Amino acid sequence: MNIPLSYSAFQPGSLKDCIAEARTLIFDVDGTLAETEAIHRRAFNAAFLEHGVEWYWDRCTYKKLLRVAGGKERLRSYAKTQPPSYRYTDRQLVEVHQGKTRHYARLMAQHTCRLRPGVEALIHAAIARGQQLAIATTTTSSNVDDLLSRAIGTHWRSLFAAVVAGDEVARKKPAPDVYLEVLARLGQSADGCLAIEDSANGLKAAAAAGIPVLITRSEYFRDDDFSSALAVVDELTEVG
Ligand code: XBP
Ligand code: MG
Repeated sequence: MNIPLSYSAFQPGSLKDCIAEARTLIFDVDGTLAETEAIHRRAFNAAFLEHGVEWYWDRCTYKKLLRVAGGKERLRSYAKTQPPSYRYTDRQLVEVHQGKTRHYARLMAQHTCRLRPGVEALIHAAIARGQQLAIATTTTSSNVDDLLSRAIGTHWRSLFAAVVAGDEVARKKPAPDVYLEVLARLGQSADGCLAIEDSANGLKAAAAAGIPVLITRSEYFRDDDFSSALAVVDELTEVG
């Protein structure tokens, strides 16, 4: 019988037990499996240049814009803040995002983006324990493959019982859609699952699906409010 993972406070050792006892570990991608947002930001700026869009997102601007999950949604949200002469039709923004995804693939091919510390060890330990693994991400399916086919290998998909990307569901994080779709595909309820996330949007999404969350602090979200998380670590090496 799987005990619902509902630790309010625990010792580090018990967090390891909590992770080991989960039937399924559900990983977020960007910021959790790997620090990819720097590459996303470069891909957005390359797409702006390619499409003649007179925008440039520096790190400070991008950190604020990351409050909005989803690249297309982020573009639309930013467009609303721009003066009319810098505004673009939704069709143009969709085309810019398609260009951005192509640039992301190009940049991923040029720069090896490694898994964060402790991720590979946790994945292998979970598989050795017979636990299921899944992915619930806001980014696109193609971006997940571009990252993991290099960071893990072309066999990466065989490690995960379910992979749900933002372009496969109606609403992106903080809505629970991707997590609910993972549970549906696994034929599982939330109890016995543990989500591993890096952002407040991800925490809200998993919590709304009834799934407890382990937070690993990432570059762009380290000062988010994680008070409702099961636990917060800087790196997964702390629980390996
Ligand atoms: C992080 C996101 C994504 C990426 C950009 O996803 O919010 O939108 O920033 O990717 P995760 P797209 O849930 O994995 O943390 O442009 O493909 O949306
Ligand atoms: Mg993330």
